[in-house]
Amino acid sequence: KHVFEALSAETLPSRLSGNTALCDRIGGDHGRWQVKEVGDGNLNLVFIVTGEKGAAIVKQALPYVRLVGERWPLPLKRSFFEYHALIRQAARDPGMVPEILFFDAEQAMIIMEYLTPHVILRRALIAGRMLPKIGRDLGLFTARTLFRGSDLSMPTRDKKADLALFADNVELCDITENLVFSDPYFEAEMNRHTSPHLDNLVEELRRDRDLKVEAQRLKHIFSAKAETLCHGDLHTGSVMVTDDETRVIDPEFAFYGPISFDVGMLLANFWMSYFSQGGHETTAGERDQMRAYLLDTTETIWETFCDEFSALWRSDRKGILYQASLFEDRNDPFGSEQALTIVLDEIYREMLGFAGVEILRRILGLAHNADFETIDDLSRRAQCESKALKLGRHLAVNRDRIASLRDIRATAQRLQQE
Ligand code: SR1
Ligand code: MG
Repeated sequence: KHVFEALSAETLPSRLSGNTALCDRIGGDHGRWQVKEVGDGNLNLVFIVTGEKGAAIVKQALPYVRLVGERWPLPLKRSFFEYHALIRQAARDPGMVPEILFFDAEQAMIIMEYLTPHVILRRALIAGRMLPKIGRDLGLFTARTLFRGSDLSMPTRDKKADLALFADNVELCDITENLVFSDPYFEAEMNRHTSPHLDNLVEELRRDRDLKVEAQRLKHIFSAKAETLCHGDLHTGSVMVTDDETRVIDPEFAFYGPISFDVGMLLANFWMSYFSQGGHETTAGERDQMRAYLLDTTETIWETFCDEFSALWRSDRKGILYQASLFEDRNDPFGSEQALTIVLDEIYREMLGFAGVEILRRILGLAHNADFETIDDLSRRAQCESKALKLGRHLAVNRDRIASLRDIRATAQRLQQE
């Protein structure tokens, strides 16, 4: 009875007709439901189901990678991790993830709030929309979820239990370990790039010893530094927006990893959007405005992250790390501020490295971004991508020597003008 079976637009109404949570939300007359499959990600099925009272999302994992097909099996349990990550993120930054209505582990299915009129942030950025709130919302979201999922905040027993729970998301971590940190740096079977325009640069990057060493150092940090519950795949395709609201979706890659990982992946996607603007059909003035907005947004995300992380450090630090009592010395009242500076500095340097390898893998590896893929003229696409590749390499290799995001703004602007 409970054996997994993939849903289809045709079978969904009869299969979910008895689901109270769904019927309560959209209306119980399943004969009148309209179902549309809208999944455009790499892994899952996503349906919008509309009834006489409203609409909901039904998301179902498939036992394989949708992008590649059945020859790449992938466990259904990723849906369990997505569900558990969403619950924790909802508690740690209320209102920033979709409301969960129902979860079925056997069917690997989550029924959740239908976000409307929200659109995927990546699509909005490709269309040249400047969302006013995302910088601050995403800075707060990353600081709150990453601080509150760590030993800085959680009781150590709860944190260790969660570490054990999410440790089983091994296959999704394996995807990141290979696709982000290893495959781009050799001629892996599934790699692809805009050929022949990028061939020379790709060859150069694959011979770049410093870059490969950094990619492996970052892989080491990714796999060994189990600091907090990360979203695990926080790119601009995992964010839905209106002008007034920001929601983060799709945490099926959730794992215990470095605080810096989500922030780095997120910023990388804004830098890629920056370089992709030259391939979109907009006026020079519109492109300049959009580019300035994207660089401003990276700075807002990072500054908001630091401010909120610091505020939580000062007021909410209740885990086993940097206990206040250790620093309450009248002769040295700034010990905990000194420790905070060191912690943020380490996050910053790792974050730049993760941003660098995220950029590189989206152009050299299997999973590309619509930002570049929607540029039909391949020579123009490659021009945009080569600038992004150079920034990615710079971030990964020079991350210990880049003083601030202002410096990255200058580097990005210089590369853009090359
Ligand atoms: C095979 S999965 C490829 C990529 O899609 C997901 O969104 C992750 O980013 C993963 O690396
Ligand atoms: Mg996803």
